[in-house]
Amino acid sequence: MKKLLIAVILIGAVCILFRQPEYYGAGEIRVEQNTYDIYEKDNYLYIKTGKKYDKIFDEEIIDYKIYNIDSDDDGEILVISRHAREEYGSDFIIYDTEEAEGTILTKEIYRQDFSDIKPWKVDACNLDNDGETDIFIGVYKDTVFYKDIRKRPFFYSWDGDRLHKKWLGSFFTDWDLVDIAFGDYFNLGYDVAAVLEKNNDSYRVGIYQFIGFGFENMDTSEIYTNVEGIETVREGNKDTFVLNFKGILKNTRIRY
Ligand SMILES: [Ca+2]
Ligand SMILES: [Ca+2]
Repeated sequence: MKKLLIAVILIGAVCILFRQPEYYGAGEIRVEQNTYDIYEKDNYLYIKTGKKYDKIFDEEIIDYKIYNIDSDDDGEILVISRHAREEYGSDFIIYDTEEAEGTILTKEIYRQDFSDIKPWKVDACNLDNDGETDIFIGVYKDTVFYKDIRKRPFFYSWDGDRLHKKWLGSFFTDWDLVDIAFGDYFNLGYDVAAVLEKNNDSYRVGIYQFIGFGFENMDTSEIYTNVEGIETVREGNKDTFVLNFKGILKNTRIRY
């Protein structure tokens, strides 16, 4: 009886060990009036054709953002590639997309090495209606004035050919930057930043708008605990931000 039990436990353990990770839904991309679902598995992005999953490009990633950076018919995929040896990211890459026989093809149109400042997140937004997409790259570094290494918010603008430095921030406040999302939460006609900030075990969301030479605080939420991340959800024409929790509150979401 005991032997049988051990065998059952072993088989169970082996099943868990070898169970193939699922393909996670990773958003959708619009290419020439059609919408395609994107999937993620083991740090690669995939598109599904029939029952088959095909890698969209052969680059291991740590973060990505699907965004139409030039307002034409096709979305682009902005990527932070995975560093070959380290936990953080390496290159910022833009992939252009086109439709081809029921699937999409990607073409790398830009690449910049960010590995010395350890990128951990990429996002894109419209901070100021100036006609150029604004690109957020979260980096992990010290600064000339602040010697401690922390997550810092760097912003660039995309002129169609290359990135330009827009605001390479040290921080929003003295609370730590945990995560960030962008959206037009107040129907202003442009996006603002919803910044998840941490101080010891306390979390809060600070809302900041870009004012030309930096960001200005518009509002700050109440205090929460065990927050994992923040994201923007678009429903109809309205953006709201959603907090995702961890621990016993996992799967709980608070919506604004
Ligand atoms: Ca485009
Ligand atoms: Ca802009």
